Amino acid sequence: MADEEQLYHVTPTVRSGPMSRVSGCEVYLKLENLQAPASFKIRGVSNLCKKAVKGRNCQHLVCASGGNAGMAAAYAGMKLKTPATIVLPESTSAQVAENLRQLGAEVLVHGKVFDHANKFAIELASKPGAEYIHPFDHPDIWEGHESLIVEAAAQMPVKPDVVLTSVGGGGLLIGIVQGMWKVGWKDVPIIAMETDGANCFNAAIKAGELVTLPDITSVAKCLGSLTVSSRAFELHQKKEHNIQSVVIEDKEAVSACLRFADDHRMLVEPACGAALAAVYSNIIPALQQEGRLGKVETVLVVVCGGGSVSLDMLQAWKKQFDL
Ligand code: PLV
Repeated sequence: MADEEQLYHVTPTVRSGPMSRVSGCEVYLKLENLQAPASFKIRGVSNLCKKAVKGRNCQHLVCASGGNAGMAAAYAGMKLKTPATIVLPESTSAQVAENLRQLGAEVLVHGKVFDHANKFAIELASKPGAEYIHPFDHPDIWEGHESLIVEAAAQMPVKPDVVLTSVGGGGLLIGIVQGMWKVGWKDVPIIAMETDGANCFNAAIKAGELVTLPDITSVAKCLGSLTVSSRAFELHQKKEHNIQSVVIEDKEAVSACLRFADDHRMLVEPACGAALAAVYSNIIPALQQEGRLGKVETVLVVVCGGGSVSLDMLQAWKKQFDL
């Protein structure tokens, strides 16, 4: 791939003074919130969109999304000069819909949660010339996400002892694992964070099989897939990688967003706050006490980002959760 065709930025990996102080570890942040469409999603989504447009002559990109994959697909469509239709569930904010239109995408709203929007998008994409862009469950998405770990490995002074990420449908997690295998981090555990009410990965682990949640009740709507990708579940179930699944309350995810804003002067949405809460809510020592995690000196946090946030939204959540 020629460099001028790359649709995502190489993002910085920076040491966080405040989070290092909170945790007593050296904490590094992979700042995916700095991507043009506000999150890591552009890495995987642009990989899939480029293969569709350049390799399969796709003339219409159709994506269902909680918001951020849609932002990435709309951005990729604009760059690749290919029309994009983004199907959002009713839970996605009007501001995100407006941002998508600004990128030239057609926006349709269908169903209460992502999974309903997704079914509708699959139907739309069956038209000739169209291609369906899944937000998380496709090998080209996972391959694209690998690059964030390949970059971090080159940017960090040492190998981390643990990687922290959030899990929605599991595409980010799968990409991180694949990237870690590429850079020689196969032995580094991952803490996979979800919020209660958007916990399809943890629910599957507990049940020992894939489960479909009845509803998404968390404020972290972008973690809101009812069922996790079977490949993400398999990575855990077959012990292909050491993945520790943790569920936190919405209040902790929102609190982490607020503290992160104060500490780093950047806004991220609760889907990302879930990963940050692994530091701010002291999940690392809790897992060590349970014997689920060894010695940790260096931590890599994937700051996945997200465009569904504003000062007003953070203020409202702050009030709602009495923070
Ligand atoms: N969001 C997807 C799925 O939503 C979307 O359509 O945008 N952090 C942020 C900010 C995200 O937007 C997402 C996914 C994740 C984390 C989790 O990534 P995943 O789905 O690959 O595990 C329903």
